[in-house]
Amino acid sequence: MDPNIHAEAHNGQPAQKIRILDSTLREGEQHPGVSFTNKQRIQIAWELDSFGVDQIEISPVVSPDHREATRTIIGLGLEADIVSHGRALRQDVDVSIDCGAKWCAAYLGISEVHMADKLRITRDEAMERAVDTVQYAKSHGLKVRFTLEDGSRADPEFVRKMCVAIRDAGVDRISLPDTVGVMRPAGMARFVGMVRDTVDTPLDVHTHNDMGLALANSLAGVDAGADQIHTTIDGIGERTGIPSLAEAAVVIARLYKSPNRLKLYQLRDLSKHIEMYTGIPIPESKPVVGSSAYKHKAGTHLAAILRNPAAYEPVPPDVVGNRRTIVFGELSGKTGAGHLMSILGLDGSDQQARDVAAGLKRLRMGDLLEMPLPDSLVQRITPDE
Ligand code: HCA
Ligand code: CU
Repeated sequence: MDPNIHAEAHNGQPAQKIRILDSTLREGEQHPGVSFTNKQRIQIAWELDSFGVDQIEISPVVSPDHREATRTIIGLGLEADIVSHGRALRQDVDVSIDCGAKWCAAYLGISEVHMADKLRITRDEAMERAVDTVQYAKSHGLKVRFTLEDGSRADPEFVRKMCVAIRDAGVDRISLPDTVGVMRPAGMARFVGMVRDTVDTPLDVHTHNDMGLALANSLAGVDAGADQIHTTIDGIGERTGIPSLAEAAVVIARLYKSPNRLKLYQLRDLSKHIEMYTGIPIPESKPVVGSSAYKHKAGTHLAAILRNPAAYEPVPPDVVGNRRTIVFGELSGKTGAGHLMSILGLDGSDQQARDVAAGLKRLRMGDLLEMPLPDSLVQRITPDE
């Protein structure tokens, strides 16, 4: 079956573009233990822009330092929009204006628990605050995104009313977040579809990874009509974070065939830089950028990879800046052992390779050795389709 069902759904039409807003500088800094210096913030913004994301989010209201960084990053004149994030309050919009922002984002909790217990406001007050913030930002010439925080747990009727009210106030985008990561993909699709059927404002989805469903939920939101997803490098963010830029970028490029201009080969470096800045190691099993993402171990896998890596690689490693590695040890099998012998200059027979494989198993020492397998050592390379 063609995994590219999104493109199929377009009946041969070119796939639609799925935009990426990267929030490493806003949501990412909400990850426990993460705090960037201004130099690092500027470097990250520059790298994200070079990589090709559509929008970069940063919050100037957090500290004077952040305000300075926001001002400087806006001044760089990057291709990506710089979205200045704050609460749905005139004073936060003023901070964005003061930084020279062209885009601002305002968020307001609209679930019962957020309105009653966090904000201590009524529905009418929430509605008033939302409309006032949008009108205020628009009257100052800003493009404005409004975030219905905790919208996935809010009363659907109230969500629709809110969307109509902010649409009428001139909002440019609406962000639909699953703030505490409790949606299933089907539920997220219904949530986004309901808003899609109510207003024609462009929609963002922002999904949290509390149960590991963040990327699946964002994609369900895209399938239901949102055109922009939120990511951070390595998925860092409040608690367990949001979708990782690397995973989202590869999915939209390779599975959705979205016509972005993403330099996927920069993904591993982006991730490495964040690892260096945060001091938080990238888990080796992390999709796309982890060191194990392109390691091959079992004998049957090695045998296939040595002839054609496409057998076990959905995307070639160089496409995302990663590296293919083979692991030798007790699982290697005859072909793996034969390859190892040939690398060592041993012109082993079939029987000798079998004996070495059997010896590796008898040793019971697990994995003994890892080594890169560049394309030049692959025996038959089928060009990437
Ligand atoms: C927050 C909440 C937020 C906002 C998302 C958005 C969420 O931490 O301020 O503005 O799109 O998860 O609801 O991150
Ligand atoms: Cu969030």
